[in-house]
Amino acid sequence: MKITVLSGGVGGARFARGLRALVPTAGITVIANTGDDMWLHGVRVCPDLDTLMYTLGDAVHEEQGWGRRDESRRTSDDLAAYGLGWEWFTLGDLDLATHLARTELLRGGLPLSQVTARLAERWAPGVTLLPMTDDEVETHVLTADGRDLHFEEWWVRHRAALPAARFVQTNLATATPAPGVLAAIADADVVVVPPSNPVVSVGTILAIPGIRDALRTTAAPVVGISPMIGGAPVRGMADACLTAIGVETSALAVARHYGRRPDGVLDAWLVDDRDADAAHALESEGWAAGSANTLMTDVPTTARIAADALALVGALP
Ligand code: FO1
Repeated sequence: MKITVLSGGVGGARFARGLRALVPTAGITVIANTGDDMWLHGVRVCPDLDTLMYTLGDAVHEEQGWGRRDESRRTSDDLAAYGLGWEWFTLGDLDLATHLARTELLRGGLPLSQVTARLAERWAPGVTLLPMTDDEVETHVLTADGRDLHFEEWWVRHRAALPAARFVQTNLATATPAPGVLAAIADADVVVVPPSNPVVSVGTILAIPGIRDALRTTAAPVVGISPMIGGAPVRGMADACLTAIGVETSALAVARHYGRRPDGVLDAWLVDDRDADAAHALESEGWAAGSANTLMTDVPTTARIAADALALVGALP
């Protein structure tokens, strides 16, 4: 069974871990957002790819959801003494090894997709990890007061508290899907949009030329899981992102934002029990929709959420 997942960082990684537990023998491909990526201290940092790799490789700092377990920050602290880089963005000592390895391989001429496969060999994630593109596409936030900030500065330094006017991705017009991305969508038995940030994570993946159309036209059913429970994001600050693009922070509004195929990208939408009314509204509009407990508290619970989502489109293993 071939399952393709479009993922940002923490939420998507936790979902992928549960999906892997549900169907350990499935061929799972995770297409990762790389719009959060940046060059920092001369190394290439790929937050969502690393969160996926560490989470699926059982090395993630579980409470944080990103970075390595048993991490230290001696190098980061000493770098701060030089007044260089982003002192509000901590590159842990072990995490730095990943960025140094990635940078070495990139400088050797490998595209990000091949670098990702090479790094993943060590972590045996049990899924195929693909960047959405091999091109350097970065999300910037144009704030209401006229600043142009890298997404991570807006997200981490300012905790998404600066009103955002627009999100833009650099080099988007010339970006192409990484090798294997379009095939992973076209040849899947089912495609899942997990509870990642619908604007800056999934939205950025959909912005890569060709990917949205691949979702509209694949023979595979496409099912999404709401990242909003009871009108609020489960974690992170996706509400600030939705507000910036004029979308209400609700399970129903996010479904409508993604849209139903063939105009939109989804066939089905799983919401939390607290938002069951949204499922009923969508069903009356012809969606396949359902409700369940969608709080990903642990791996078995997440596996059950994945099963509920696959069942919505008749794709249970
Ligand atoms: N998030 C923070 O809130 N503070 C940090 O200092 C921080 C550092 C960091 C370093 C590497 C990395 O891969 C991720 C890091 N993150 C940090 C998380 C990051 O903001 C998120 O993983 C995503 O980019 C947003 O979902």
